[in-house]
Amino acid sequence: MSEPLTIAVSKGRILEEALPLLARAGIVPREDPARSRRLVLETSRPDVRLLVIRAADVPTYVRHGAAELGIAGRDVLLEQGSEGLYVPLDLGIARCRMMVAGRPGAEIPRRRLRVATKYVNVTRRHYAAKGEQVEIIKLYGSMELAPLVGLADRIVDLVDTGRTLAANGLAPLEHIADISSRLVVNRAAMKVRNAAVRALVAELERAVTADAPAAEGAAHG
Ligand code: PRT
Ligand code: MG
Repeated sequence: MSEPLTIAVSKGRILEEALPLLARAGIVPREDPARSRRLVLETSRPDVRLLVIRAADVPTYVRHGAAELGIAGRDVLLEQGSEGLYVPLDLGIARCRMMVAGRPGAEIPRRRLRVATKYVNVTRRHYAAKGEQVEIIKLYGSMELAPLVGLADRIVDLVDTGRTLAANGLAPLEHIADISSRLVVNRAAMKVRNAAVRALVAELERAVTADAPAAEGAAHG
């Protein structure tokens, strides 16, 4: 048999929501990924294995062909760009919104607005489109802290329930993008291993839409 196809996926909420989807395509890790220390996981399908890596590293592994496929948040793709990647499928998992947030009622400073974020490229484009000059402060996490300690006037971060913002005295101010996880595919693998890759993409697509009838029924009901 030929080499297995490798799917790169991040631990945490994406993997949690991806597992049921993968299971519907007959892909079940041989060990519990939440507990295992292994970073390469064999699955119930000999033709598929999983790589468990950091969310922001998924496009890198796939772009370089270290994994033929990957599951990446749209936030990561917007920030890094999708060069070298096909993005054939919205998996509809790990949904949230990318938003500008700040302290409600805070005075607008007379200097340039300072915006803390790990999404510096998205943030630059967002304010450029509004014709607003801002100073962007790159952080790697816990953006919600920045306005509390005077590091920044605004943050750009992901919001799901809004509880994290509220717990830190912040409110959502502007919507930037709706986020969900996307299937990404190495462009070269799409050519060289076309049949195998296309078959797997089709199976995952069916796994996504297998979820749809219930949602559709709810929408009509
Ligand atoms: O953990 P690590 O440092 O390795 O990387 P990471 O924090 O980027 O990974 P992880 O697993 O936390 O998130 C990976 C991906 O999940 C993101 O790239 C998104 O595509 C997706 N996702 C979906 C989210 C959220 N929803 C989300 N709510 N990622 C993060 N959050 C955080 C948000 O940053 C904020 O701190 O949850 C908090 C807000 O949640 P609420 O419910 O309080 O609003
Ligand atoms: Mg995290």
